[in-house]
Amino acid sequence: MRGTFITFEGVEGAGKSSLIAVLAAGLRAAGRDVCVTREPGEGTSAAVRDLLLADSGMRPLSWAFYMLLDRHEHVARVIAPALARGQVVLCDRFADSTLAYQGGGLGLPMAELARMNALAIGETRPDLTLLLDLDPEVGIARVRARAADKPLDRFEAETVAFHHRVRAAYLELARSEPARIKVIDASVPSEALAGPARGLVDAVLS
Ligand code: Z5A
Repeated sequence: MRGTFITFEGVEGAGKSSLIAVLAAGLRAAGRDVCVTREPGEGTSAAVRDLLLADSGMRPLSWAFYMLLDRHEHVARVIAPALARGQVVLCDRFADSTLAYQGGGLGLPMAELARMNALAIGETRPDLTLLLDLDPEVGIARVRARAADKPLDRFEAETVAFHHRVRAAYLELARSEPARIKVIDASVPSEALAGPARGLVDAVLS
């Protein structure tokens, strides 16, 4: 039986990684076989992730091609095999990130990006996407508080307006696909986030 594919989206610092860790532990404790993965990088290598996140002066379309290359390999090498084994796949960012960041944030045409995504992922589409919705200024402050001494990466260095466009694009995606994308208020404490998120996950697993 095919497993279940769940993706997590949101602006930087929304709490995706923290939530995935809690959900993975809870699901494993309940006897589920869980695969935790993330984008970018898992499809290719840490070096590609570093390249993508560095402020390398790459053009937005080049970024999109790299993200899609990584995603295509990620699906083929990690996600599809895990689903074929019947695992619950929890993936930190996926196709919607390209629409929100390269489309909403950087202004590349959404329809073209959606077609490129469709080519890259084929039939491996998420069963559920949890969109952790947060004011980007709050998210950036969280991330800076975590690593105040680290240099900003390519996306952290973007303007506040860029991050607001990303959030708006995500919310628009959620409006267009309400059956798949569930919006969760990520401004609440982590403990308050986990319960509603687990409820949505259990609903798709049942
Ligand atoms: N990107 C793209 O442009 N196009 C694409 O197609 C793809 C990606 C796939 C990946 O960066 C970047 O790539 C991303 C988009 C771009 N850049 N941005 N922005 P990344 O993986 O380094 O960044 P991220 O995905 O945004 O991860 P993150 O910054 O670690 O955020 P997070 O996973 O959502 O949050 P977290 O690590 O769970 O929590 C962040 C901090 O907040 C941490 O100190 C927590 O303890 C704290 N936290 C978490 N939850 C809470 C709550 N509820 N309250 C208070 N504090 C909290």
